[in-house]
This record gives sequence, structure tokens and C-alpha cells, in this order.
Amino acid sequence: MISSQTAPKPLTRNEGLKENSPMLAGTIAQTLADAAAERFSDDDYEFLKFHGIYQGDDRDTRKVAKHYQYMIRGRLPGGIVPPDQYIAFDDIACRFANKTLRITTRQSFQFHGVTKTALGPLMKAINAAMATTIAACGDVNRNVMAAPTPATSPLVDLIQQHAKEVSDALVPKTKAYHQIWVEGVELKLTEEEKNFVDPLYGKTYLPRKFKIAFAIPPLNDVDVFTNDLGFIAIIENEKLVGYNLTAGGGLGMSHGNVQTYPRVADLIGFFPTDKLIDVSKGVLTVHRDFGDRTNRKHARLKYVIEERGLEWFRNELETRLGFKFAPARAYKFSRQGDIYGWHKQLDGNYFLTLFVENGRIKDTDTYQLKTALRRVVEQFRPEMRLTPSQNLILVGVKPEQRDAIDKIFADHHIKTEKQGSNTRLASIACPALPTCGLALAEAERFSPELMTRIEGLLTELNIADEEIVVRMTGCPNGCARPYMAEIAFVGRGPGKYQLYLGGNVESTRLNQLWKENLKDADIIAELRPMLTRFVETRQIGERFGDWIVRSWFQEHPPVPRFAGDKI
Ligand code: SRM
Ligand code: SF4
Repeated sequence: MISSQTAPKPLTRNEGLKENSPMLAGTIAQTLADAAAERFSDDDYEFLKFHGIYQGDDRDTRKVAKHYQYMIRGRLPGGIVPPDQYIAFDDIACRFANKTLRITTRQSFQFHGVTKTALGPLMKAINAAMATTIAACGDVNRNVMAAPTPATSPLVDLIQQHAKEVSDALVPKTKAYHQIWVEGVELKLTEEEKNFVDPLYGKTYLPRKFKIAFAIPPLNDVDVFTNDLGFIAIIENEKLVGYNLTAGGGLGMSHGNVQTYPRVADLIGFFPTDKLIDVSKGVLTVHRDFGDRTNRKHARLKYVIEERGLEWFRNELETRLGFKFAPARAYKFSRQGDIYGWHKQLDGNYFLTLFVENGRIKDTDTYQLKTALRRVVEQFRPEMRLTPSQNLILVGVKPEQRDAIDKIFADHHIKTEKQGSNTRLASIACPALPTCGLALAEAERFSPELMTRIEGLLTELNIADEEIVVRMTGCPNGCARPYMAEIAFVGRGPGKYQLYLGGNVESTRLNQLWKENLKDADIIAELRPMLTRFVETRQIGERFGDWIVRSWFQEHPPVPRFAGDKI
């Protein structure tokens, strides 16, 4: 008899669902065709995620009645959007969604507020624009991030190409996506297809999501250490010689559950570029084979590495790959974030980085970014790149086009230079209410007003030009990567936030919990004494996050928090 201590823990419900419907089809096609069905079943909801679709409801109106609606996320490796695709997405947002486009923290677009009736046509239109949403969510590799800023290196395009190749190599092979959304036919699976086994993922896919990013030092704009798998480009004599591999990053946690914690990735070693796809598959399959399938809150690669140890992980990976990693090569990150305004590219053309507050492309009475972008893209056809800080870059603008583009933006009240205070430009926030089913507090809707209050405080202290990285999320899942920020607000309940302090501008250090359950109305009063002290005692050029760790936390120890906190 197996004692209760040694009995294996039961697998999660999701594991059973994947096992029973490995094509990831469920009964999606049937429910889609059934006009009387107001929503998909809970089981189908899990499959929908693999197709890039989330089912939720409008949380503003939930108390009156539950209005089901859908969020659709694209798969856009490296955040690259050709002009025709942007025009198609703009049309799609107007015809089938809530007339806004939302740039995500992983360089993709989300459409919000889509009704069940509009879902089919929207998915068809996305695919007609030569884009896809497959595997944008679900227990698979997600959108691969890659450094988007053109001027940083002549090798940006090559590294973007590598990101696309890795993304393509890790796409699940199910036919269901195409049949349901593109062909629009009801799935009739043969017996063999019912027992489909994906050649990479197997029958039950991954235990949980998996994320990859490519960084080009010195800019850590992709927040590489927060990814399950990271590639840091090593460029010597202007040639890409290979990548340093990082593994085991991730940010999601739950309040009050010390078994869950944010973790920065470990540096594993260096490898040459011809091994890129093998290494990607190697790390992904370690997650596939060793991730915890009994507890989804504990199912990320970061826990496998933290608990089994780095040496175990390296050995396991090297055994799978059949070669050993060389010691990591030297590299240095100097900052995260984007480089705003107009800049000359290496080819003589220009790129323009526009601040998009919290990633929301929309029109209001005082600001018409959506209309202006549409006009610029139609008239001048620049490539668009979405950034991990929820901004966008127009690439390949000819010198003689700049003035006309500036005029279009100015006519729509959009600045192309001096686009905001340095601290506002360094802020991001997740969508939270009303679309996110997991939000405990406001983020995107509150962050602009909070930034105005913080700007007021910085002006009062004579440091109006200071750049402080501020991030806000509506819950502890970490979608706007709050745990890397110099100041972060993480939703705890309506109008209440956990305040974290002490990330660094290179985005290599986790911040620490300073205050729990801080009311939104008390945020400025909480920040004032420490910012005042910062102004009085900082060293020359010292940033707020570094000062917090060097000085403030020495006198006022933070709340000890994470089991995996290595600081
Ligand atoms: Fe996220 C879940 C939005 C980047 C960690 N995330 C969600 C969902 C889908 C809520 C849900 O499961 O019902 C959110 C949809 C809200 C809405 O209304 O649109 C959501 N996550 C986002 C986006 C849109 C935030 C943004 O401000 O842009 C980002 C979409 C990225 C993309 O294009 O793929 C987004 N999410 C992230 C990141 C940051 C990153 O990847 O660089 C993280 C932290 C890194 C990580 O994964 O560890 C992140 N999201 C999570 C988690 C916690 C995962 C965990 O390991 O515990 C959840 C909850 C879950 O999966 O159960 C989650
Ligand atoms: Fe939703 Fe939480 Fe992610 Fe914000 S951090 S989008 S509230 S899951």
C-alpha cells in the first residue's frame, strides 16, 4: 500500500483536458456555430487560450449583469508589424473590438471588448492580414521578444530574424486553429487525429506558459532576466558570434503564498548561433519534462531550477544537447526602456519612438493617436515595431518625410519630441480593470493620474527631470514586470497596493516589498519622506532605486518576502 506521504499528487484539471483533446479543439467550433450559446464552456475556455483568445466579462458592469466578451492577443515575434498589417489591425479594432489597440509588454497587440458574434470574423481578418494568434497564450511558448530599436546595432535585423526562427520552430502543430478560424469548418477528426501527439510538445504540451527574449547589450529593453529563456547577443568585431543563455526567470506570484515568487534568470553559458534552435528546444523540453503538473501556481521553469539547482539544470540541458556550454562571455547592460523621439538609423534613414501611455492606441477629445498613426502609416508606410515598454517605433523613415510626419502628429496633439516627463516616459501599467478577470485593483486607468501626482511631488522637490522607473499592476501576477521597477505598485484590493522599491535601471535586480495595503490616496504621503531624503543624501548621478538599496533599506529594512529572493 502506498502511504499518503508518498502517493503522487493528482495532476491538474488542465492536464486531463490536454490529454483528452490534444488537438486543442475541445468543442470550440460547435459553440462558435451555436448562435444561442452566449459563452464557451469552462473546458473550452482553456483551449481557447492556446488559440490566443481569453473569455471574460466587463467587470464594470458585472454587478448588473455578466456581459461576456473576448480578448484576442496576436503572435508578433520581435513586435514587428508591416504597414499593411497595421492598417488591417486598425480596421479590425474598429469593426470587431472596442476601437482601441493595446500594445502589450511582450511586443504584441491585444484586441479588447470583442463579442462572441464578432469573434469568428475578427479571427478570420487577423489571419487574412497574414498574422496569427496561435500560441499567443496557453501552455506553450509565447510571443518571442527581441530588441526592437534599430540604431543600437547593425545586427538588430539578424537577431530579429533569429527570434522569428525560434518562434516558428516552437509553434504547436495542431490543425485545429486553421480549421476553426481560417477555414471556418466544423472539426471532424479521424481516430488518428484524436490521438494527435505534437512532435515537440507531446500530448499534454507544457505544464505552463514559457517565455523567450533576445537582448542586445547595452540595452536591456526586453527585460531579459524575467524570461524563462533568454538570449543575450554577444557581438565581437561587429559580428554576432553567439549568445549567452539565461534561464529560469519569471515574475508571477500570489499574495501571501511564499511558495510563489519572482525570480531573475541565471546565466548559464555561451553557445554559437548555429545551436540556437537546439538550445531553445532543449530548455523548453526540460520545462516540459520536469515542470510541476500538479500545481499550476508552481509550474514554471524558475521553480524547477530553483529547487533542483543550477548544476542539475546545466547537466540535464547539456546531456540533451550533446555539447557543453562555454563560460558566459562578457557583456554589460546600462539600462532598460526605450529611446524616445527621432533618431538616425545606421542606414541614414530615421526612426521615431512614440510614447504610448500604457500601450493604449486610441482617440480621445484631446489626443488622437489612433487616427494620426493610421494617416502616417497609410501615407508613408513605415514598418512599425512594438516595444516591451508598450511603446511603438516607426522604422525606416526617409529624412524628407520627417516634417510631414511631425505635422500629422502635431495636428492630432501628439508630440514627437519631449513627449512627457522622464518618469512618466519610464512608466508602464497592465490593463487590469475592467477587462482582466484577475485584477484586484486598477492599473491602466489609474496610472496616468498617479503619474501626474508623482510628477507634482518631483517638481516640489526640485527634481522634475528625474527618471524613476515606475510600474503598476492590478494584481501580483506581474504583467507589467513590476518587480524589476525602482518603484512598483501591485494591486492588493480595491484602491490598495503593495509598494515595492529598489529595482535598478539595468533591470537586473528584483525590488523588495516596502509597504503593504497602501491606499491610493496615501501614495504621495508615503513617497514624500523617502524622496526628500533621496534628494538630500544621494551621491552624484545616483538613481532612486540604487539609493534605496544603498541607503534607505540600511536604515529601514524592507519586508522580507520571497523564498527565492537572492538579494
Ligand atoms: Fe500577463 C495573465 C495581460 C505580460 C504574468 N496576463 C494575464 C491575463 C491573460 C489574465 C488572465 O489570465 O485571465 C491578462 C489579460 C488582461 C487583459 O485584460 O488584457 C494578462 N500579461 C498581460 C499583458 C497584456 C500586460 C500588458 O500590460 O501588456 C501582457 C501580454 C504579453 C503578451 O503579449 O504575451 C502580459 N504576464 C505578462 C508578463 C510580462 C512578460 O511576460 O514580460 C508576466 C510576468 C512574467 C512571467 O510570466 O512570469 C505575466 N500574466 C502573468 C501571470 C502569472 C504567471 C505565473 O507564472 O504565475 C498570469 C496569470 C496566469 O497565467 O494564470 C497572467
Ligand atoms: Fe491582470 Fe494581474 Fe496581469 Fe494586471 S498583472 S493584467 S491585473 S493578471
